[in-house]
Amino acid sequence: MSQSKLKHIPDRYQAGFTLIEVLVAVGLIVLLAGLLLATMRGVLGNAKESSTRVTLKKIQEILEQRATEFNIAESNAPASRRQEPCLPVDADSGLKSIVERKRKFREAFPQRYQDLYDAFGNRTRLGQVFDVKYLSKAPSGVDETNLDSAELLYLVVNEGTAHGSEATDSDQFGAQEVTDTDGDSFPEFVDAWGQPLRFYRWPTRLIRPGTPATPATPLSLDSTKASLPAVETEYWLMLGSKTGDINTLSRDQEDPTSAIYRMMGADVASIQSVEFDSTPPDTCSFHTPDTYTAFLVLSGGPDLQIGLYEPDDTANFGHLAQPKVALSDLGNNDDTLSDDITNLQGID
Ligand SMILES: [Ca+2]
Ligand SMILES: [Ca+2]
Ligand SMILES: [Ca+2]
Repeated sequence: MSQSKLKHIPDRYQAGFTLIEVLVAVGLIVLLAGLLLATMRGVLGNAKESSTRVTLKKIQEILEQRATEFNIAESNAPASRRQEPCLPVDADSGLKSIVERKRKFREAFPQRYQDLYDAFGNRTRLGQVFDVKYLSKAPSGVDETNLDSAELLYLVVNEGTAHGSEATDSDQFGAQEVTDTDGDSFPEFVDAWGQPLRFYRWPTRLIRPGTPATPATPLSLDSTKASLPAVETEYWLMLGSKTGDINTLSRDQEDPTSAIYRMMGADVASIQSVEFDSTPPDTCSFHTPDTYTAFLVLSGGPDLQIGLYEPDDTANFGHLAQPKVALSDLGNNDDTLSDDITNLQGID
């Protein structure tokens, strides 16, 4: 290009872009990139939520099948002749069968490593399977105390066939759904964010958070049962089914005559002794009586926080799914619960 031709180029082109123009252009690019990133995050977040729901749905179907088979097997089983270890010798036979059933249910659906022992201190059937198939192959230094609820849930889903269930197909769950995030050689179920799922066998503190009131009359005489913690439907509506009927929630399907409630008789401490399960292998503690129960399998969702105490927590009744989030905080910024994804949210 010759010198003479360059002279005809107007000044504003020769000067290039002004600083302001460059800044505006950069600003626009940053803004568009931000919008795109936010959109991508939203799309990816929704995809993760969907794939977590798919995992939960598969687990829920297997748990339902296992529970149905447990119920059939237990209803056909002859009453145990041995002394019920959790009750006095002269306990009512109806109460004995309810308590025995709850003990066996815990053994079939363990949520903490202590649940791999029966009420006599021996390994349960599932505990024995765990010993042979998993613990014996674990590296030295790894023991049963490494087990968390996502790993026990995996054990239930894959090995919980004692009541006649078919084994789970080995290809039913992919590598994105089952992994070993804590490196203890025990596989666990994870959500699409790679976080372990949590498993609560009796999530009764989700429905009855708080502590019982001090009874004015002995519980055995209290027909209103006013001393039990109040049923709060808000948490249930968030994590459970859409119907939060108080009459359903405040009813133990397995104990329609409230036999366990009446057994405890005396005071608030008695209620708490039934649900507080801290000394392994203490298998004679169950859950808040007169409360509807259903398995809760839970992902913390996009914020990676579950908003409940952990399934192995006893100090805060976390093993019964005690919420960490106050009722007044539901829907607020510090609410870590409302983005959680569960097996009870009406998965289609
Ligand atoms: Ca573990
Ligand atoms: Ca693991
Ligand atoms: Ca959460």
